[in-house]
Amino acid sequence: LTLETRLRQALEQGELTLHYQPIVALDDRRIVGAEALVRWNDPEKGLVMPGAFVPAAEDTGLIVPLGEWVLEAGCAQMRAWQKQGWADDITLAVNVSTRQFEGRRLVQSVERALARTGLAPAHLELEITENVMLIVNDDVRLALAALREMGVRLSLDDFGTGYSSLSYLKQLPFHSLKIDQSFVSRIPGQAGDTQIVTTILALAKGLELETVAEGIETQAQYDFLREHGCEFGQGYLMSRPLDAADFAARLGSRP
Ligand code: G
Ligand code: G
Ligand code: MN
Ligand code: NA
Repeated sequence: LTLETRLRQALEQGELTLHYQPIVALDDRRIVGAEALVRWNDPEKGLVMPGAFVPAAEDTGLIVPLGEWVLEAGCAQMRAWQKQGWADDITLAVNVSTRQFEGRRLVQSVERALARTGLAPAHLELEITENVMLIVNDDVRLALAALREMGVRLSLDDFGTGYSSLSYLKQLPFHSLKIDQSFVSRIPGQAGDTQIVTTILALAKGLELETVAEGIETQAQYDFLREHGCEFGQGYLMSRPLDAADFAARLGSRP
């Protein structure tokens, strides 16, 4: 069977699952959110990482129903944690592919996921890759404006690695920037990347955008980012992505 056929079956047969990576406030390390990351629990191969199937899902358009599944499953899980009293103060971040902006379905699928699960919009953040700037048109502008109006949070993912337009950055209604791990991995040692990170932090501050650093693996990276005004972070130093049970245990054991 082709990957496309297998993936379509996986979606229908409930073989996809979500892991959750904590996002923390750098000032005191408290968990303020989680990024939902899809995995494919293949009966034969075991847990397959998104790098092995998300690109194919994007090429074939399967990312649209897959993304709708991720949205609803993530919102449902958050709502379940809230009912246990564990997640009233955290936000779920869900990755959105630029292909999900085609055909005006995104706003409706977000509305539907929120309505079906009862999750409040302020508890949902959509991570949109920086390359959305390559396809900005009226549909994209209207979708982003409608989502923001709905009360959903918007973050610009992979910032600094792709095609970014500063004029769109100013115009589009993002709440936060996610600094890509490729820059974070080489601070504070590498002069060029260190300069890029401090410049991104200054830019975000000037545009009143929150900042989230990805891929923090060392205490030196953490300290540098906090000292330079980055508010939030995620990475192996704090936690790897966790399955739902392990993430719940983390939440449930907070002071
Ligand atoms: O841990 P990690 O291997 O989970 O993720 C690898 C890549 O897959 C990242 O670039 C991430 O943005 C992407 N990814 C993970 N989950 C999703 C998802 O639900 N939707 C989309 N579109 N991309 C995802
Ligand atoms: O959506 P995005 O492309 O940013 O996905 C985040 C990816 O980064 C996921 O694959 C996740 O597992 C991975 N990741 C998260 N924290 C770390 C980290 O500290 N180091 C590395 N190398 N990868 C990380
Ligand atoms: Mn992301
Ligand atoms: Na990223």
